[in-house]
Amino acid sequence: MRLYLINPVNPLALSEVRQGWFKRFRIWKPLGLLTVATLTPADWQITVFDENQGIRDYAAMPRPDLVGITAFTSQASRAYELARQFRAMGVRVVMGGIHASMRPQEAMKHVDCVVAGEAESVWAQVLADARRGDLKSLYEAEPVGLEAVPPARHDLLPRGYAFGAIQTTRGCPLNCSFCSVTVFNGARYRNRPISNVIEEMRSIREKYVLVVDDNLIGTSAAHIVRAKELFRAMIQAELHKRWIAQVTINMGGDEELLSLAAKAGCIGVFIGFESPTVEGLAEVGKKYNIVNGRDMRTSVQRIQRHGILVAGSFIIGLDSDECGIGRRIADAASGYGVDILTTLFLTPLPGTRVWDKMQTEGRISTNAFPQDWQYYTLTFPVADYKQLSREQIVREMDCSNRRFYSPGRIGRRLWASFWRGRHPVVSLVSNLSYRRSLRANHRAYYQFTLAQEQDRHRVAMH
Ligand code: B12
Ligand code: SF4
Repeated sequence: MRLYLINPVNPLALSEVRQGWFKRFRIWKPLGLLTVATLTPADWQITVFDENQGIRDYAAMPRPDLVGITAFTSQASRAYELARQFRAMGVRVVMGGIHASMRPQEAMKHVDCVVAGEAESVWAQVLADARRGDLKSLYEAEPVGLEAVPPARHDLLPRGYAFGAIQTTRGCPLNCSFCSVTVFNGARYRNRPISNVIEEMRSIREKYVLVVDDNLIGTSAAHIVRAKELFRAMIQAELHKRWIAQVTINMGGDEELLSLAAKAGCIGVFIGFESPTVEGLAEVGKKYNIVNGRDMRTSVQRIQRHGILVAGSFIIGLDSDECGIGRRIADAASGYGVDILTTLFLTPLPGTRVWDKMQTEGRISTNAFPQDWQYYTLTFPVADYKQLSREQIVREMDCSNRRFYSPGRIGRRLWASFWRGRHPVVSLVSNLSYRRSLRANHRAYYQFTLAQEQDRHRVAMH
């Protein structure tokens, strides 16, 4: 039996990836598919296609017995197009991943079968049913203990990625209003056995690794103990990997944790600061960032002192955001001293509280689904924002980026990372690449606005 597993092209990669060697820094391994591949019995012949590596002519290839597609929301329209192609060839299509899990009824209109949730508990059944010609239209999976997650099949993807990928925990207790992780993976923080993580790390060929956990260190004392154990095991195993991960700002409060992380190969962390204002943090449900009067600058500096770069993320377009928010974000990020800033538009992702609220209030303006899902990359203003018109929010975004990535501020940051030995080359490349993308962003907003206006016009004509 032949199985194709496909990661549809990602609109962000399409607009930003240039062919050539640097492409490898813009594409990321579809770990979900590599995990599904591990769960597949040996008598299935599996091929994984990552369309971000190039789109294939599937019709010219051997006909598969089953196709499995994964998709973030932004990839959903391409996923449905692929499903159409394969179904026209008489091939059955299964879809899983975050979008199909949050919108199973929509997905079921386009594919033969939807797997909602984590595949581990149902995939063997799906394959057995497919073999018997008795595929159900929906399988609802239960979250599993992570000892049931075997090492992903890293051998199935070709070279050409800068980073390998691994997962060591699932779930997040914080349940921020804009995020679908708690709905999808649950509020309980589940850990993989450390020996399994080390074994899988050894099977990753890349020197650089993205740890995909939503929060590698967790939020409670018990989570931190586990993170320290993991880092100690990584040091002892002499993996010689360099890795980056998402964490919460509490990382800056534990010197031992920081020292172990750095010795275990951590070179950078991504932290969601979300908003420079207390009202904004309350709105998104992340007052955790400022509990016990935590000082962001001190926390960031403590992390950086261990040679770890800090990338900070903020959201623009909260109900409490007024004109001037772009400048406030850039100044807060500079004040905290982060090395890299990502500012994203508040986006109503399916399954989140932001979706529910905006949907009820009729504020989801980019809503010709499924084709409009392509704009749900968090890089387009897809909603009506409470205090900012579309033109204003785009201006605020531009202001945030231009201010943070001004030549003077880039220069100061580079000097600091050079002087303190904090991966100056990585810092240089990231800062310059963000600055270079400013012009591309303008083009993208312009095309987005044009497409939206054309759509409105078409609807009015009908
Ligand atoms: C790593 C990661 C990334 C990586 C990219 C990874 C990649 N493959 O391209 C980076 C950092 C680049 C990234 C970027 C973005 N990301 Co991201 N990312 C994640 C993260 C943290 C982990 C994903 C992961 O690898 N999980 C580990 C694997 C094992 O789990 P999994 O993929 O869910 O797979 C399991 C199941 O879903 C299922 N499954 C999956 N596929 C399939 C297929 C079949 C056939 C079957 C049967 C089952 C199945 O089985 C698997 C095993 O249980 C998730 C959060 C999360 N916890 O999921 C956010 C998440 C997926 N990202 C999110 C977002 C919003 C983005 C961005 C748009 C944000 C931005 N602008 O920066 C971009 C856009 C990327 C894009 N493709 O368009 C959202 C997506 C929400 C949504 N509805 O789309 C998430 C859920 C986080 C959130 N805040 O809500 N991301
Ligand atoms: S944004 Fe981060 S901290 Fe908040 S719920 Fe999602 S994963 Fe957890």
